[in-house]
Amino acid sequence: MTRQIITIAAVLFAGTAAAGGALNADVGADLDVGISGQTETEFSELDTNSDGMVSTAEAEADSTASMRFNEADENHDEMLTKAEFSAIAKASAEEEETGE
Ligand SMILES: [Ca+2]
Ligand SMILES: [Ca+2]
Repeated sequence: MTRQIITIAAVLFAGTAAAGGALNADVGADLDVGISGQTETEFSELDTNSDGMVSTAEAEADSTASMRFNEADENHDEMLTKAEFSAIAKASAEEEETGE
């Protein structure tokens, strides 16, 4: 009886580990492409007047963008270009990585 429980536990653990490994592999593979695609979408969503720039007012719709606006706004014109905005996503992703 005890042996049976151990076997079941081992099988469950192996299954969980395999599923977790597959999950991490998928996330890793999509990371580079995923960020730029996601950033593109987020940028478009924040750029409500579609002028190709996210203003401070537009950035307020997103807490991360709003919080990081000043550090992302490299030329301090109080507008984020797509390149400046993508730096926010990149910095956030790197923070998440080091946070683990
Ligand atoms: Ca805009
Ligand atoms: Ca700027």
